[in-house]
Amino acid sequence: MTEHDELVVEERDKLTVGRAAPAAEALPSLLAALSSGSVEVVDLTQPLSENTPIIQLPEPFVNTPGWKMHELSRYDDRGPAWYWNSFEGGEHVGTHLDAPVHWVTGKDSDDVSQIPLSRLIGSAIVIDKVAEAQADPDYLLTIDEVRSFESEHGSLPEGGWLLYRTGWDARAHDQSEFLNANETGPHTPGIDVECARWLADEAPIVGVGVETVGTDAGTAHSFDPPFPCHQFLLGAGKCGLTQLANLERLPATGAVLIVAPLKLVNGSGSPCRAMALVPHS
Ligand code: 23J
Ligand code: MN
Repeated sequence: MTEHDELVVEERDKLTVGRAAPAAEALPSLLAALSSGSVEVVDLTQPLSENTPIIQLPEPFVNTPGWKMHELSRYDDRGPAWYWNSFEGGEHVGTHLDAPVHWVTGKDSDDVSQIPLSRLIGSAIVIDKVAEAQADPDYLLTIDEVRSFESEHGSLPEGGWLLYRTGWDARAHDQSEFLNANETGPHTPGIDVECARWLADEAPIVGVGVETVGTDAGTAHSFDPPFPCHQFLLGAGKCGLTQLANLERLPATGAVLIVAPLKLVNGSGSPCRAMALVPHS
């Protein structure tokens, strides 16, 4: 082989192992793909308003206030040429990010302003359990099911996100449909205790995103331990992402997730904009 051939082979190997394009080309190619539509931006965020459903914790726990807007002026004598509002609401309202410090197991870890941005942009895989969650609102994802996803689609992404699709986003317009509570409490799909522990401690992901009001199942108050997703994932310094929309528009693998929470100093979480870059061939 000549020196030239060797270089050609080296270049080919770089491409086949999917090494990043030279830095100077990466952003122009992304912009070109966005403008041609070969990469689409999908909004994963639910609208945030006074109608946004909020979690209901049982007695004796304090609940979060919902979202509220207060008009300051609207082209009137309070401000003749401008419209603006103030707002109030809990950190954990609507599509939002749970920072590790949200749970006691993560109390010495990052608040929402400290989460490295590198964790808030990354590869996303989507595990689809819509049929299962429709058949059983208390449906729980297991390690075996994540393993079987991996044998079909490849390993969970290092530094990336597991997005868990259940079809629950279709209920997000209505608090009572979304929480699905009866006399025994809320019934919404989630992740079982062993799987939550495994995703936190064994899997290479940095976060888990769901369509429901929280990362934990509706019945997780009575799991051992209670709220295992919060307990284990946040305890491992990982993040949660809730009340996602439009996951059906994402492929099982190949999307890039971007999450943009407010940089709330000492915040335990924040309403956020979540979006995905999705390639179309
Ligand atoms: C506080 C207590 C329990 C839960 C939650 C908050 C959430 O789901 C949340 O939004 O982090 S389960
Ligand atoms: Mn939360």
